[in-house]
Amino acid sequence: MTVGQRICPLCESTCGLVVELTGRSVTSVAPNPDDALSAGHSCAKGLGLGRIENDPDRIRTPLLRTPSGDFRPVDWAEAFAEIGRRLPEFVAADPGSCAIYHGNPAAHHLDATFYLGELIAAVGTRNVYSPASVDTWPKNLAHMLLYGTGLGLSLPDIDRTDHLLILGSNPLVSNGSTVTAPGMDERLRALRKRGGTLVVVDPVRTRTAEMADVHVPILPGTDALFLLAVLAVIAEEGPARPERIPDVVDGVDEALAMAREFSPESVAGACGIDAETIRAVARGFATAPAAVAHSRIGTCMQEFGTLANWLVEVLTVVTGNLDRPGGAMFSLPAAGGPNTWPVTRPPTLMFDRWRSRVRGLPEALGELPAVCFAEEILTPGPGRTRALITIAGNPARSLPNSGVVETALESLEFMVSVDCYLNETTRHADVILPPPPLMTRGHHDVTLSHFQIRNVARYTPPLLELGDGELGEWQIMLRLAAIAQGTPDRTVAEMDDAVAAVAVRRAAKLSGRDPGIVESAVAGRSGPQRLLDLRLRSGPYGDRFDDDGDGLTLALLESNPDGIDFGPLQSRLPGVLRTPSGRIDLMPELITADLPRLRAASMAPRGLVLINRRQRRGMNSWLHNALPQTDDGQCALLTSPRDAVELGVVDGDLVAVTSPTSTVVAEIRVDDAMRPGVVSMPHGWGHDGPGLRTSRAAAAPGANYNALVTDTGHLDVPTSSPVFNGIPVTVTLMSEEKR
Ligand SMILES: Nc1nc2c(c(=O)[nH]1)N[C@H]1C(S)=C(S)[C@@H](COP(=O)(O)OP(=O)(O)OC[C@H]3O[C@@H](n4cnc5c(=O)[nH]c(N)nc54)[C@H](O)[C@@H]3O)O[C@H]1N2
Ligand SMILES: Nc1nc2c(c(=O)[nH]1)N[C@H]1C(S)=C(S)[C@@H](COP(=O)(O)OP(=O)(O)OC[C@H]3O[C@@H](n4cnc5c(=O)[nH]c(N)nc54)[C@H](O)[C@@H]3O)O[C@H]1N2
Ligand code: SF4
Ligand SMILES: [Mo]
Repeated sequence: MTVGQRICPLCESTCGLVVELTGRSVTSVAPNPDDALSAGHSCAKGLGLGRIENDPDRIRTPLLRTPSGDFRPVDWAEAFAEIGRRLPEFVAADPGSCAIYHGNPAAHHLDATFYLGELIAAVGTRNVYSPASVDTWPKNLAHMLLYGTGLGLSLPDIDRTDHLLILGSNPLVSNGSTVTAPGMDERLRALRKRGGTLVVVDPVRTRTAEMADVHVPILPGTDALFLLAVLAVIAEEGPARPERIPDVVDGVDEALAMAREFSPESVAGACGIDAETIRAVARGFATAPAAVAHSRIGTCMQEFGTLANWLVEVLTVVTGNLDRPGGAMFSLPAAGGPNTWPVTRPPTLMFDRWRSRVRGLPEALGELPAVCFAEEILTPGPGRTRALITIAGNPARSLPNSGVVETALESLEFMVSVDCYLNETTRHADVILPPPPLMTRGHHDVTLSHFQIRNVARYTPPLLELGDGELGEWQIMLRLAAIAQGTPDRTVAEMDDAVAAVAVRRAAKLSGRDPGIVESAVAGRSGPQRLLDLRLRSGPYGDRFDDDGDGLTLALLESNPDGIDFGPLQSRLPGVLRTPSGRIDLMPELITADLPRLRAASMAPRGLVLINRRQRRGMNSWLHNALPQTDDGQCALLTSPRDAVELGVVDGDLVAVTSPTSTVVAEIRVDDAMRPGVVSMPHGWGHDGPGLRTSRAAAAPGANYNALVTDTGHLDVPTSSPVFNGIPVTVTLMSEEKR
C-alpha cells in the first residue's frame, strides 16, 4: 500500500487530499487536515477520485475510428501514425484550418499549463477556443482593462472582510470560482460569527443565499443596472472614505457622475428589487469598515456581463476597498505570472488583436469567442476550419447551440481528441488519445494560485509511475506538436529540452543569473517538473538558483508535502499594475461604450426565463458516469410554486422547455427557492445519441441545457460571450402519466 498527498484537480478549491493506493488502484481518499490551504476541507467529488480513476468506462488505450464508425483499440504507434498521415496536410495547407479546443480540466493540470502552448504554436493556428469565452471573459476583460492582465484578478479577502457581497455565485455548491478558498461554508460562517455581513444577489435562494444576512433575488441579466443604482446611491450620499481611494486611480468622479442617472427607483422594476433594498445594500457596503464584492458565473454568462463585472470593481474602488485587507486584493503566486514579471516592453492589450473569419468577432487572451466555433467549421470559404484537436473538453455539451456544434463536429475532415471518455464530443473524433491515470501526475496550481486568497505554495508529486501503454499528457501534446510541425521523428525528450531551453533563458533573466547556472540547477529533472522548478525558483519566493539561498525550490515543496504558507495577501499597488499607463483608469472606453446598449435594452418582464444551476456531485458534463448524481431533482426544471400553478404542473410532470433555439424535455420539481418568473436547469446533461461509452450517464441522460442557448442572438457585446442566463422560454405540460 502507498499513501501520499494529492491536490484535487477537480475544481478551483484545490483541496489537499490523502490518497491510499493498493497496487495501482486508489483504495481510499480522505481530506488532508494538515494542508496549508485547505486544512481538511474536501467534498464528495474529491473523495470520489478513486471511483473516477477506476471507472470501467474510462478509455485506457488509444481508439481509432473504423470505416463503420465504431472505434477499435490500437497502440500508440498506430494512433500517432494515423494522425501523422492526416494532420500535417491541413497544417501545411493553412494552419488556421486546424482549430484547437481545450477544456476546463486542462487548467487543472501542469501538462497543459506548460505544453499546450507548444502544440498551439506548432499547429500555428489562431483558431483556439476554450470555455473561458463562455464563462469568464467578461471578468477577464474588465480586470485586464483596469489592472492590466486577464489572469491577475482582484480577489475578495474573505477571511478578513466585514462585508461580503456575492453576485451570481453559489460557492456552497460550486466551491467557488476565480477565488480559490477551500471550505467556503466555514469561511462564510466565520464572517458572520465575527459580526460581518453576507449579502447574496441571486435570482434563486441558493444554499449560499440561505446563509446570507440579505438575499437579493434579482431578475436575471440585470446586475449591471443593480450595481449602477448602488453606485448612484453612493454618488448621491458621497463616498464614505475618499481618502482610501488609491492615488493611482483615475476617473472616480466620472464613474460616480455616470451612475447618477440610474437611481434605485429607475431600475427597481427591471431588477425586480425595490428601491429601498438597493439603498440598504449600497449603504451597508459603503459604510462597512472593510467590504468587498465577488461576482462570478451568474454575472458572466449573461447579456451585460462585462458591464456587471466592471461595476463590481468600480464599487470596490470608490468605496475605498481596493488593495486593502478585507477588501479586494491581489495574490502573489509562487510560480509567478503576468503581474509579477517585470515589464520589458510597453504592455499590449490581449484583446482584439485579430478577428474571427466569419463574423469578425474580436479575439481575447489569444482565443476566439466560442460562439464562432461551429460557424467557422460550417461556413464555406478560404480559411474554413476543417480539422480539430480537442484536449480535455466537451464542446458538444458546454458550448451554446449544441445541435449545431455536433453538426459541425460531424462535418470535420479530421478530428483528434485527448480525452478519457468516449462522450458527446469525442464520438466525432477519428482518433482518441487517453490521458494517463491522475496518480501518475505531479501537481502545483500555476494558474489557480493567482486566485488563492492566501499565499500558499504546494506541490504533490506523482504517486505512481506511468504504466505499460500509458503516456503522460504532456508527452502526448509534444508528440502531436512534432507531427503538426512535420517532424514526427523528433523525440519527446528532444522537444522537451527545446521547451526547457527557452524556460531556462527566461528564468535566468528573471533571477539575474547566468543561464548555464540555471540550466545545471535543474539538470536532474525533465517534463513539467523541470519547468515548474524553473518557475518557482525564479518566482517571487524563489531561491534564484543560489545554492546558499533558502528561497523556494521544487525540492523544498517536495519535502513539505502539506505546502508552505507565505501568509495572507499583501497590498501590491502600484507594482501589480500592468496597464499601459501604470495607473487604473476606472472608465475604460471599451466598456463604457456598452452603456448605451444597457440603457436601450428592454428590461420589461419577459415571461418565464431560464437560468442555470450547478449540482454538488457534478463537474460540468463529465462526472455523471463515475459519480452518478444523487441530489434531489437530478436534471429537473426547478419552478416556483406560483409558476407551477400557472403552468398547471406538479412534481414529476414532464414538460417541453422551448427557447428560441430548440426544445428539450425535462421533469418538473416545484421549489420555493425559485423566484417566480425564473426556472432553472443544470448544464452538462443530455448524454444521449449514438456511440457513447458512458453507460451509467447514458442510462439517465437528462436534458441538454445548451441545446436551448443561441450562439448567434444576443451576446455580451464587448466579449461576444453567449447568454446562458435569462433565456426566454415557454414551458408546456407533456404528460400527466406520473401524477
Ligand atoms: N449552460 C451552461 N453551459 C456551460 C456552463 C454553465 O454554467 N451553463 N458552464 C461553462 C463552464 S464554467 C465551463 S468551465 C465549461 C466546461 O466546458 P468543457 O471543459 O468543454 O467541458 P467539461 O464538461 O468540463 O469536459 C471536460 C472534458 O475533459 C475530459 N477530461 C477529464 N479529465 C481529463 C484529463 O485529465 N485529461 C484530458 N485530456 N481530458 C480529461 C472529460 O472526459 C470531458 O470530456 O462549460 C461551460 N458551459
Ligand atoms: N459541483 C460542481 N462544482 C463546480 C462545477 C460543477 O459543474 N459542479 N463547475 C466548476 C466551474 S467550471 C465553474 S466556472 C464554477 C462556477 O462557480 P459559480 O460561479 O459559483 O457557479 P454556480 O454554482 O453555477 O452559481 C451561479 C449562480 O448564479 C445565479 N444566477 C443566474 N443568473 C444570474 C444573474 O443574472 N444574476 C445573478 N446575480 N445571479 C445569477 C444562479 O442562480 C447560480 O446560483 O464552478 C465550479 N465548480
Ligand atoms: S471542493 Fe473541489 S477541490 Fe475540493 S475536494 Fe471537492 S472537487 Fe476537489
Ligand atoms: Mo468554468
